[in-house]
Amino acid sequence: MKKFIQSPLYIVAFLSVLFFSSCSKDAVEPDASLDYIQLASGFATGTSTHVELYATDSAFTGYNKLYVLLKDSATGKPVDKAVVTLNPMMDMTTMSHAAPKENPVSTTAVNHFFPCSVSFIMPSTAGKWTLGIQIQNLENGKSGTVNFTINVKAPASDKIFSFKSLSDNTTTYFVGLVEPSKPIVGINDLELVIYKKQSMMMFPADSSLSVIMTPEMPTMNHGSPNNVDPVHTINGHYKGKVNFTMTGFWRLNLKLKSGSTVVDSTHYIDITF
Ligand SMILES: [Cu+2]
Repeated sequence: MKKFIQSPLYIVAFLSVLFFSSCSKDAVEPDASLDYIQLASGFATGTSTHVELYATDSAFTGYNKLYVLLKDSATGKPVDKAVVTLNPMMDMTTMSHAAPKENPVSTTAVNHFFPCSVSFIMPSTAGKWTLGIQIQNLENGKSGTVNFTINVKAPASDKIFSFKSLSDNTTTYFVGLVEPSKPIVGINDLELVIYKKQSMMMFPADSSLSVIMTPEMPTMNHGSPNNVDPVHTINGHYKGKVNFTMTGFWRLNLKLKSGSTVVDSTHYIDITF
């Protein structure tokens, strides 16, 4: 053990861990009030670019806000101009499918980060998730892809659900919770995201539904006043307000309508805080 600690290789390894961790900490500040963890990192083949994937939590079934950090492999400096394209894929042995995702809206990084999202629709216990990240580095003109294996956990209560529309009994939609991610007592921003399953590989954002949201505390038999039903804003995101009058176990009952037709009224999202 003593020999190992004194070995020059060990010291080099230790110093480089210090160097790289301090480097990435400096760059990790899309929101300084949050702690970011690195989910994966690796080189995108042929791009001379190191790709680092961050989130505020380990990957889970639901809407995951992700942050891609690119670094020039020679200088270690952040690459702030790039086209970043996500390709989430689940291998379930007998078949594969993708997942709803949002590529970064801009080719310019925000504080060195490219914000994006993936809505994992199943946990890794059902198969193997790979997140392909294709990079077009606009600073050196090189393009390539890195593939990350992502371990997706099922949260204690579902943060995403799917339903088949009652109006045609075939169209499948996914509804995911975006906010509140840090619930408080009082009025919270409520944000849902809705995707339509067009095929196993295509999950476009859906703006066509309306949502009626009724919060309740199932174990205490009461709801709350002054809630605002989420309405579509942009790219399948629906925004409203939810009022939590106390801490504890809350259930957001959701009724989804297409025009005046109820297409689902059996699902809810639970939030305990
Ligand atoms: Cu699957």
